[in-house]
Amino acid sequence: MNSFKEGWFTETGVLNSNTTNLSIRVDQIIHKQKSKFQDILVFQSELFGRCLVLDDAIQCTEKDEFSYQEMIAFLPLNSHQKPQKVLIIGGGDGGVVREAVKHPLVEEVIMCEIDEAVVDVSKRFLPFMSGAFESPKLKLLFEDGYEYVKNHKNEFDVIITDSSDPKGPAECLFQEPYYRALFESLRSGGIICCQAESYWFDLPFIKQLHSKCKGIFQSVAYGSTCVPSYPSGQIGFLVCCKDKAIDFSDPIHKFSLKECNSMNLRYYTSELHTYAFRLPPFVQKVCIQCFPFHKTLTNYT
Ligand code: SPM
Repeated sequence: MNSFKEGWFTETGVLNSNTTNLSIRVDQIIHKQKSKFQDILVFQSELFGRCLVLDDAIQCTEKDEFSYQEMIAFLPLNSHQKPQKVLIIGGGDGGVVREAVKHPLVEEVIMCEIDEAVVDVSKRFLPFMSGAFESPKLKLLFEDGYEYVKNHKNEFDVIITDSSDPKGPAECLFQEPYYRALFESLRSGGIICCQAESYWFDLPFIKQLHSKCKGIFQSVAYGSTCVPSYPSGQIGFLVCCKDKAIDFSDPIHKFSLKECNSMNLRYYTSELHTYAFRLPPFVQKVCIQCFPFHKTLTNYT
């Protein structure tokens, strides 16, 4: 773990090592360990609160984690008519499952996390994310998510891949065979949503990912959110539907502000759902959604 210098934590870009993120002043190191799969670190900082770092890359901070967890969960869930059965790959900190079990139509969530140590650390040190591990809707498995997907065909309405970056243990979750396996694992009408990096630093990578998915799924779109503690402060998700033409920017289920409040949503609203898919022209060029709505926009391609 070499990201500490004189009381500051600095993340060096994982995909693009020519960049550095902001540095965070560390008040206290709360926990560090080497699990079977990765280095795990939790520290406390004044500005970002408690922070979880895996293999030197920030995964979530208390200040901004909800913008990621709410969006990766509700973009696909509210784009699906009846998201009853959900699979989460990764997500060991518990933030995504915390959001998924809130959805009134979700009956069952299976979560496959390869590293049990991350779940233990979250339960001990990150209580703001780990509460839903007790949810009766959840079945938690400690196994390789990719293997699980290969062995479960036509089973899920929504599959969310909440992975770390595409280097190290998560690399295979950004490759074509994985997306084909996800396709097979979905029921008809099923939707996937995967962590898909930053358009500021990783555009060529997003372009590749997007075009791989276009060759597999019927609808593919990139939705964006803000996470100030990630390099560039922006990250996105690839959202794909197995076999239907979907305008992802127009959610089927729209939450009123009252509903958002009652679910304790702090970032996601139906309006922000729509705006997540309104991309700047330089990004549209590489990943425009295949849907008639976009034909009315200037053609930037
Ligand atoms: N449940 C939250 C886990 C977060 N998983 C995604 C982490 C991505 C971290 N790196 C972002 C850098 C973008 N290039």
